Amino acid sequence: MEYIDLRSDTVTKPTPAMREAMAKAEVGDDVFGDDPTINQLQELAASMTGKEAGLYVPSGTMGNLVGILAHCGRGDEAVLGARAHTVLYEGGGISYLGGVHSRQVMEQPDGSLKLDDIAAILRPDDIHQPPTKLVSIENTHNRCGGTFQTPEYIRSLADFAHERGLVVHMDGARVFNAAAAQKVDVNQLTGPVDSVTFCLSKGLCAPVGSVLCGSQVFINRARHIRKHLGGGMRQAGIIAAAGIVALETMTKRLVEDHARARTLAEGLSEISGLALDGMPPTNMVFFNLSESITLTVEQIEEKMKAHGVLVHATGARRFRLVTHYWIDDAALEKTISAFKEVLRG
Ligand code: TLP
Repeated sequence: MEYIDLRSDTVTKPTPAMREAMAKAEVGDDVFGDDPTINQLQELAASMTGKEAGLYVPSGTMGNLVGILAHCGRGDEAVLGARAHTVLYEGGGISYLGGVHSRQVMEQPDGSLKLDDIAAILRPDDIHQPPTKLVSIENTHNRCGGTFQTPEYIRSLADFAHERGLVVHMDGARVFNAAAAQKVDVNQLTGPVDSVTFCLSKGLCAPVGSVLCGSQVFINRARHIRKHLGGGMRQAGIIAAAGIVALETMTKRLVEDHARARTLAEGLSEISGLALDGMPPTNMVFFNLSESITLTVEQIEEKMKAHGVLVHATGARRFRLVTHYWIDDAALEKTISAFKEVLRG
């Protein structure tokens, strides 16, 4: 059975154009820097994000880990949003593997970190306290509803941080969604920050990989850390080839996924018992189950699956549905009517 899969945009499979590029990719040993396809991807990613260099990594998780470890030493402190992916879903890798102390600030509803909140927790120069080195922001912000940060906010955060001797890392797993939603060039969002990692394997549909971008000095250090972590790959141009197609052809079309997320939200908001968060800013639709629904989220997942629709709960009474390239208008209609039937009992 071919399922309609709304559990995440990580479920996207490569397009036919990607598979063709993968089959034809020229490859070499990337640990020696010899893979022409990876080099091309890294250069393309760096030029799009307005950085000197890029580094291909196997996942978004490794992109954040390598990025933060390349900026911070053991015992240094990184300031992150309390609902950041790095805090919630990356296994505490920055502390486990890097000895980086994480300090959290509760995000504003739009996913931003308030500058006053950061200012309030900055450490004085005091041997009792870990030195604060870095601020990390997430754009788009997953757990804050797929919200995006504006170029103005990012510039003000970067100025604030730089004036205080801090660096800014961006978990831009979906930064191309943030750019598409605001109709701005992605470098307006990534230019002010010191490093950014973005995922090729989410809405951009490539099968594997993320690219970490920053200054050449930073990337040289990051390459070393990627090797420590066992993330130096060999003829990975085979998969990087799909990433080039992703960057060249898939970034602008993300607005279609955002429009479909709004259509889905509108349809679901008419179903009694579903309390939508509001209109989705990008490709994520979040809603809670109201008390009138007696089914558990697990039961709903199971019943939706029987209707051919895969959905994923993110809490005891909460769902997140994510639109992507493989979700068309017919899939939305089918999803909305399946929810109606399942919740009718
Ligand atoms: N997010 C996944 C799950 O892990 C929750 C998803 O389905 O959304 N940063 C952000 C903002 C992310 O949303 C994710 C993945 C990552 C980093 C990690 O990327 P991967 O899965 O490639 O390690």
